[in-house]
This record gives sequence, C-alpha cells and structure tokens, in this order.
Amino acid sequence: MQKNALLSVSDKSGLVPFAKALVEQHGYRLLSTGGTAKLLEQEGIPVTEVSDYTGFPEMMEGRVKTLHPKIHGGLLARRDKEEHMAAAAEHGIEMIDLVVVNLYPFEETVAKPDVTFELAIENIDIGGPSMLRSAAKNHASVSVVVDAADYDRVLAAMSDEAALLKLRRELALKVFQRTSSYDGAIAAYLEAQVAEAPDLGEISGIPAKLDLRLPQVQSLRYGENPHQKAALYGNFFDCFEQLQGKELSFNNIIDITAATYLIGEFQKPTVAILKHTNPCGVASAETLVEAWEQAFVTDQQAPFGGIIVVNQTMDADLAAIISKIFCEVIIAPDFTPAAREIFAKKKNLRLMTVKGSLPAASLQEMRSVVGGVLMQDRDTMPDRPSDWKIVSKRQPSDEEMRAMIFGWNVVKHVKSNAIVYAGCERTLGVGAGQMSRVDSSKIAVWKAGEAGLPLEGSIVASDAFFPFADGLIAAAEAGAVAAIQPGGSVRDDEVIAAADERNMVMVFTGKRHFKH
Ligand code: 93A
Repeated sequence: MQKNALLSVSDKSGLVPFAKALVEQHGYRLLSTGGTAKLLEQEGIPVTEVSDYTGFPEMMEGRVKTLHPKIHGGLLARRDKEEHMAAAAEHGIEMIDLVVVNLYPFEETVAKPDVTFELAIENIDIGGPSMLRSAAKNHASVSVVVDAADYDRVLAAMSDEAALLKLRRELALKVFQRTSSYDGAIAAYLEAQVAEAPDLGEISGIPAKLDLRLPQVQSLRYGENPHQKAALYGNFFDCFEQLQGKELSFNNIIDITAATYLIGEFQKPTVAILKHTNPCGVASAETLVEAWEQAFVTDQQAPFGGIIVVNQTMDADLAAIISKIFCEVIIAPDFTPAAREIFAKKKNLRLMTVKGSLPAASLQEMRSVVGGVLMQDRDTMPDRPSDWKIVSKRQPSDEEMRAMIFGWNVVKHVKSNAIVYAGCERTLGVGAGQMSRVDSSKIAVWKAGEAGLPLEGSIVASDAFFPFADGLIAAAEAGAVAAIQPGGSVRDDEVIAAADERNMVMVFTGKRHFKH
C-alpha cells in the first residue's frame, strides 16, 4: 500500500535530505503545505500540495491549510477498526503514516522587542499542533516528528517494526511536551498583555487589573506620625542610594520623590529646596552655588528640616554652605569626595544619590482611597512653549519668556491652588495648597515681601486658570508684568482685557497642572 507522509514545517532546516530519503529509500508519497511544498519542488522532490489532495485551497491568509477531515481522518483513523477504515474509504480519505511538523515561531516572535500584538497572534499555530496531536494520539499507527533532530532516528527505525513502535511512543511524548510548552508560551504572553491592557484603551500603562505583589523592602520606624506603623514596598532603592545619615522616614521618602520629580524639569545647574513636598525656593544658574544663593533667599526659614535637591554633582563649595543649615535630606546625582567629607561630620544628615533614570513604574502614580487605590499617569507630558498662545496684546521679551518657562516648570510641582512668582530662572514667592487661588497669590506675595524680594518685573505662574480677573489684577498690583496660566475660564476675555489694560503679557498653555 502507498505510504503517505505529511510535511509542514516553518523551520525547514534538515528537511530536504530527510524528504529525499522518505521518497527514494522508503517509497513515501509526500503531502505538503504551500511553503514546504515549494521548497521540495525546487529540490526536485515529488510532492502533492495538501490543497490539491483535500480539494480546498489554503485560505484566510493561511489560517486554514490543513484543518480538513481528509487530513485529520487520515491521521486519526484506527487501522485495526473496520468501521474507521470503511468511513475513510467512503470519503476518499487516505491514511497518513508519518507527520513532520514544526510550528510557527511564536516564542521567537514575541521575544523580539518590536513585536506587535497582531503579529504575535498571527504566529499562534493552530493547524500544526492539531496535526501533531492527532498523529500523537494515534501513534500506534502514525509516526510524528516535531523535532528536526529526530529525522535520522526515524529513518533508521523504519526498517525495524518493533523499534519503530517504541520510537513512536517517545515521539508522541515529545509532541505533547512541545504543544504544552507552546501553549504555555502563548498563555504567558497573553497573561502579560491582559495585565498591561490599557483600561478602555485610553491611558497607556494603566492596567485593567492591579496585582500589587511588591516585596517589603524596609519596615519604617513609623508612618506620617509616630503612632502610625509603616513600611516601604517596591523598588525605591533601585533608584536611590543612601550614602550616609539616619534611616529614611516615611515623610522623607515622600519628599525625596517629590524633589526628584521637580528637579527632573531642569537642565541647567539647578537647586530646589522643598518642604512637605512643596518647593520653597528653586533657581537655575551657571553654577550650583549661584543657584543655591537665589533659591535660598526665596525662603530662608523653610529649608530647616527640609529637602535639598540638585541636578549636578555637588562639590565642596556648595557642601560647605549647605552644611551650615540643618536639613533632613540632600539629593544629588553624585557628591565629590571633598563634599562627602564635609557632610560626614553631620552624622544624621541623609545623603542620597539618584541611580540612573527612574524606572518605568514611576511613569504612573498611585494614591490610596477608601477600599482601593487610584492610579494615573504621572503629569510628565512635556509642555512645549511652541504650543503656547500669547493672548495679550503685548509680546513677551526673551527674559520674560524664560521666566515664564521656569515658573511654569516649578508651579507644576506645587500643591494646588498653586501660584509662583518668578524672575528669570528663580522663584520669588511660592503660594501652595490654598483653597482659593487668590489666597495662594496673597501668600506668595507676602512670602516674597518677607524675603525682601521685590516683585516688580516678575512673572506669575498659575497651575490652573484664573477664574476671575481679580487674581490677575492682584498679581499686577504686586508687580507682575507677565502671567502664564492654562486659560479656559468662561471669563478668559475679562482676564485678558485686565492684562491688556495693564500692559501685561498673558500666555495660555492650554494645559493645567493640578496637584491635589
Ligand atoms: O495557520 S495555521 O494554524 N493553519 C493551518 O491549517 C496550518 N497547517 C499547517 N498553520 C498551519 N500549519 C503550519 O504551517 C505548520 O505548523 C507549519 O509551521 C507551517 C508551514 O507552512 P508552509 O509549509 O506554508 O511554510
């Protein structure tokens, strides 16, 4: 009787000599799917296309090639059962004695960094595993080869009936091992996709399901207050290294996070001093020492017990100045050995370095709420001055523009309602966390007054729109000559008119930066 072998492989290595031997030495007729048949034809090996045998073309972009009763009947029919053989004869189904299949390269596909979900799905092989399973189930009569390394063993066993039967059982086992690991890889990929699936497809990185299995990395002495127990979870210490000082407190960790995000806005040498997550003084300059002087004068009291963050290696010059002040934490990309030596005398002072860039996890932030957590993308979408609109009659000078960019970068990091008065790359007064925007403005003006910093010629930055003209008028009276705000109030016209009357510049950013 004519023996049939079905060959359908994605990885075609070693196939040609194997196929040749099947035909020439063992008298097989070969059935093959499109790509495999093409290769065999090119090599002059006689082959029948599965589509010619079944009478059905390969269709749906190859999704349906071998899923046909003439294939699966030929693989699954029990040769020892009359009824099976009669059904096969009735439907023109020939027996298939040997199946050689390896699968669409799913694992290799999803291992590529740029793989799309669609490509991964298309690489889920359906017909191949179906044939492998049919043949493996019927290994009493069918040899099934899923691994090219077995080609020679199969050929060798063909002349020995007992050896072939024994080998078939082993080959069947290999099939189920392979299909189960293949399905395992698909399941693992989909599991990761489901976990990462954007909720409603709107915000990237916001998972449909949150599985917070973060390890506890440090139990903290206490929480926000001494009577509250607390611990730190996750990868905080992948991002920061503590060089010296007392153990970090719960509040320190929150402040370090706020300080790191704030300093990330600036490229020029910049110093920021924070207290309770709010910046009290920020300045950029040619050197850190100059930046420090300007940041510090904004608020000379608040830094006591506060956090200082810089964006360049801190040297001994600045270390000598800062070491005279009592602060809780200093954060820098690095410290020179001389700076380290100065700070070493202050045993309790916590020195932190930032290790590389922040992990992807920090692109989102979480807050606990009754019965759960809220997650959102961090407010990191860049603000491009080229997207801003100058809505006033007067155009800003270069210096005013620089001051507005600076003020806008700071106000983003101040608790709402947030008002920042700034000069060219330095804060002059900060008003944070008030229930009314006008009150925040009043506090900022008062703070500037306390610091002896005149606001004449300053700019004012507001994290959300001025709902009425009163806030803007108050800023103008305090000395501001330009205002930067998102815009979008129903009374924008009145606010712009008030700016024009006072010859002020007004910039609408189109984007607000609430920080609740
Ligand atoms: O798309 S499939 O799941 N549908 C099928 O009916 C089918 N039959 C065989 N994939 C199918 N195959 C797979 O095609 C095999 O497992 C093999 O990996 C590949 C060989 O295709 P070609 O011979 O065209 O290169």
